[in-house]
Amino acid sequence: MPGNLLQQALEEIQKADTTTALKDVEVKYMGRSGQITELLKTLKDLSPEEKRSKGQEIQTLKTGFTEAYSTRERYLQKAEIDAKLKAEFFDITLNEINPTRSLQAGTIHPLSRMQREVEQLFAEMGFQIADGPEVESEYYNFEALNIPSHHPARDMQDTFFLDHPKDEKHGHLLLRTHTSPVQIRMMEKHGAPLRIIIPGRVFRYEATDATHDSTFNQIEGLFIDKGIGLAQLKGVMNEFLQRFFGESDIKVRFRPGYFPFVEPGIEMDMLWKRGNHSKWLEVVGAGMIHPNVLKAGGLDPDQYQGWAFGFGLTRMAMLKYGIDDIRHLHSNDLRFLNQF
Ligand code: YSA
Repeated sequence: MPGNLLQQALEEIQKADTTTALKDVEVKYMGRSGQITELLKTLKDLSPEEKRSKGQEIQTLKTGFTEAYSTRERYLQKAEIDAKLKAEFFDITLNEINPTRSLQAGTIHPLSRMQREVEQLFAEMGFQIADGPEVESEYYNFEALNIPSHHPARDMQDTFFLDHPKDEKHGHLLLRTHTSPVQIRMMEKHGAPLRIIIPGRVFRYEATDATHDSTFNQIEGLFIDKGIGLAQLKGVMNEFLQRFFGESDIKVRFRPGYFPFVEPGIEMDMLWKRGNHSKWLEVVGAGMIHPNVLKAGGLDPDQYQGWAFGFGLTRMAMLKYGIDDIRHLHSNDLRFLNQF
C-alpha cells in the first residue's frame, strides 16, 4: 500500500506545474490530515514488531516524497523567477520618446566635489594622489602606526571588526578607522621621498551627533624627505586652507595633540559659525612622523624625516557649506542634496 501511495504521490508531484499546485500536493500527503500523516497516526495502535516494520515502510515513503518534492520545488521556483525576469522588459528609450516625462539629471555629491577640489589643490602643490583599502588589517591600522594591542589609543578610535579568522602576521580584519594605514603601504611600496595625499572613507563604531558620523571621509597627507620640519607642515596647511576656503580671514588655531604615530603631534581647529554662535571644530590631526612608523614602512629614520596630517573632509564640508549637521551628508535626502 505505501508503495502505491508513493507512486501516486510522485506522479502528482511531477504533474504540478506551479509552486502553488505543488504546495497543494504537499498538503494532500503531508499536511495535518494528509495521507502520509494519517498512515503515521496508525502506528500507535500496532504491536512493537508491526510498528518497527510498518514504521520503516512509512519512513521510506516519507523520504521518497520529500526528496521528489524538494527537487520539483527548486525546478519550479527557478522557472517562475526566469519567467518573471523575462516579463520585466525595461524600455530604456521610453524617457526619450515620451514627451510627458522629463529627464532628471543628478548632481555630483558635495563630498565627491570637495574631494576633487582638494585633490586639485594639492596636485598644484606637487602632491600625488594615492589610494588604499577600506578593509584593513590590525597591523596596518594600528601596530605599524606604533599602536600595539594593549595601547589605550586604540579606544580613541572604536573599531568595526570583521567576522573573519585572525591572520598570524596581520591580525584581525577591520574597517579602517583612519586613512593613516595607507602611509605604511605607500612607504613599503615606493620608499622615500614621498609627497602624497590619500583621500578615503573611514569607519568608526561610535555614537553619532551633529559633528560625528560613523562613516566619514578623511584626507591623509604625507611628506617624507631629508631635512623636513614642522614649519613646512604649517605652511602647506595654511596655503591649502586659504586656497580652499578662498578667504584670508578664516580663523584657525593650532594646539598640541597626541597620536602615537607622530612626535610631536598637533591638532588644528577652525571656527564654525552657526547663526549667531561660533564654536571651534577640530578638523585635522598632524605631526612629525614617529621614527617607529618610518621603520615599520622600511625607511631609516636617521636618513629620512617627514610629517603627515589627517583632515576630516566631512567636517570641512560642513564648514565650507554651512551645514549644521554632519549626518545630512550621508542621508541621501534629495531635498538636502539638490541644494548643491
Ligand atoms: C594624525 C597625525 C598624522 O600624522 C596623520 C593623521 C592624523 C589623523 C589621525 N589618523 C586621526 O584619524 N585623527 S582623528 O581621530 O582626530 O581624526 C582626524 C579628523 O577626522 C578629526 O580632526 C576630525 O576632523 C575628523 N573626525 C574624527 N572623528 C570623526 C570625524 N569626522 C566626522 N565624524 C567623526 N566621528
